[in-house]
Amino acid sequence: MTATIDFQTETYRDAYSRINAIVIEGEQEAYNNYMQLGEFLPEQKENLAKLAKMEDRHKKGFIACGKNLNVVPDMEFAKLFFSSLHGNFQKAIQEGGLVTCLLIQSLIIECFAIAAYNIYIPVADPFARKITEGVIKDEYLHLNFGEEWLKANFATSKAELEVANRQNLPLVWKMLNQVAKDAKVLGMEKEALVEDFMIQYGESLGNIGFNTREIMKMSAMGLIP
Ligand code: Y39
Ligand code: FE
Ligand code: FE
Ligand code: FE
Repeated sequence: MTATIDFQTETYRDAYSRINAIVIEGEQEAYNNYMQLGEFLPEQKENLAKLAKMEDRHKKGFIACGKNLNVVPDMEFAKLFFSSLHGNFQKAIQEGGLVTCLLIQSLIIECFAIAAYNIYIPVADPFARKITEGVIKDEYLHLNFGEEWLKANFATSKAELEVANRQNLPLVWKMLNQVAKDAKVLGMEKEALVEDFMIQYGESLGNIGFNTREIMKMSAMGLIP
């Protein structure tokens, strides 16, 4: 039994103008990030360009979702929303921190996207639901790309992963708090988002090679302020 949501109220469309913008901006930044990662990993360049292309498709899909509801996305808000994570990614690119870049984009951001899209699908309008169902399949592929690379290079990446996790995961919890109210208007509960993120992220860290104790410590980093 799902409560009916009126997708045309001013309140819904106002909240949507921010959440929709975040997703559009996130997809754009994900495109840029995968293209930049391609410069680091020449042997994966073609594959990464394919992932980037998917992100570009996702962005177009979500732009259509906003248009469908007559919403103008608040892109200024969205840019600000991603600025700290974006800054950390660019800094890592500059310093040659490939492992940090992969943790930020392919693990943290992808898990954040998967959690958000999973929780959004059951409460989305029919148009956006179809789009989001198509998108989320790709996000699992993106997460898998990061997992595979980091798993194959676990021994040499482990220390950098722990540092990068400590620097970046707290930002995600802050970001989640910033949009919790808007997400709730769309029918998405913060607790559900946190839970789904923790499950995805913990599973990924396990796939890469971290043990249960390490996973617990890493995934709760910054959760309680
Ligand atoms: O890899 C991707 O496609 C990820 C960039 C997209 C990010 C989506 C960010 C979703 C956060 C939404 C928060 C809603 C509560
Ligand atoms: Fe995407
Ligand atoms: Fe993605
Ligand atoms: Fe999985």
